[in-house]
Amino acid sequence: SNIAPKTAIVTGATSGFGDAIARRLVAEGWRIVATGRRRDRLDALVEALGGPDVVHPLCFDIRDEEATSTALATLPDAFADISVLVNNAGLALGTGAAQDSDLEQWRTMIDTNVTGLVTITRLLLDRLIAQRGLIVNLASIASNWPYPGGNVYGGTKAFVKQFSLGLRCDLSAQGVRVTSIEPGLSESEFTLVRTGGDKAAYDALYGGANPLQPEDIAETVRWVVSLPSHVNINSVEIMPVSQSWAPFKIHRD
Ligand code: NDP
Ligand code: 8X3
Repeated sequence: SNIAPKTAIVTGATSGFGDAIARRLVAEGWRIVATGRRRDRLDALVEALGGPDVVHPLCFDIRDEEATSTALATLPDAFADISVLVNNAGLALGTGAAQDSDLEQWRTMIDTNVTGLVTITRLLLDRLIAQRGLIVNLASIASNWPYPGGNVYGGTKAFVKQFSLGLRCDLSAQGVRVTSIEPGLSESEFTLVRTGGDKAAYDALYGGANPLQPEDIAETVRWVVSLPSHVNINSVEIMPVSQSWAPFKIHRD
């Protein structure tokens, strides 16, 4: 088409959802700024998706405010007018009860999923307002439903959802849209990261479950992004058909 491509930034594009979202948005004609810490993966993504005119890699740790703002300041003109921010970078660490958990792992989740997400959002807000843009935040079913061992991870994702809804209030007069996406069981590197590389735990969790795939989330993002500019999807909770609810548990003495 003769319409100039618009630019989206996808954090955590080196794996899982972010990789699939970047691929899907490029297929829809978007220019992508792809972020993550693993430079080799970013370089491979640039190569796979048509080169540096289509994908611009930014390699930085989202927990590091200085690194984040420095990286954003280096964006070339063609990628500078960002109209979609996909806040996807994030992680869970540990599956144990709070009383057995490691405080350092808790801090890493908060620094990444909460502080990192808030930081890049604030740094990009003026550009997003200038573009009457859209913010898509990766929350989780863990935003909405507690589960044993979810403790701080669930807390960070509840923050992401409520921050999304709060941003809606502040940005509606600016025409900026905000969406919270809340996926359930999904196959990616998430569980390997969470368990410190436990392939048996990965197989046990996903085996026979027909989980969501990163492409399912990418399709949801494509849909949200493609809607007319007067339509805001506030939140979307998505599970595989195999996943549903169990009764409340009751501890008895
Ligand atoms: P993956 O582990 O496959 O991908 C996580 C991505 O986040 C990677 O690209 C990683 O890049 C990036 N990331 C993590 N920490 C940092 C950091 N400090 N700085 C920069 N980038 C970072 O997991 P998913 O694709 O599954 O997860 C994506 C998002 O979706 C997360 O926010 C997760 O909480 C959420 N989610 C996942 C679900 C699931 O079941 N899989 C369900 C619901 C939500 P790199 O390591 O290169 O830095
Ligand atoms: C990832 C889904 O249920 O493992 O956010 O928390 S869950």
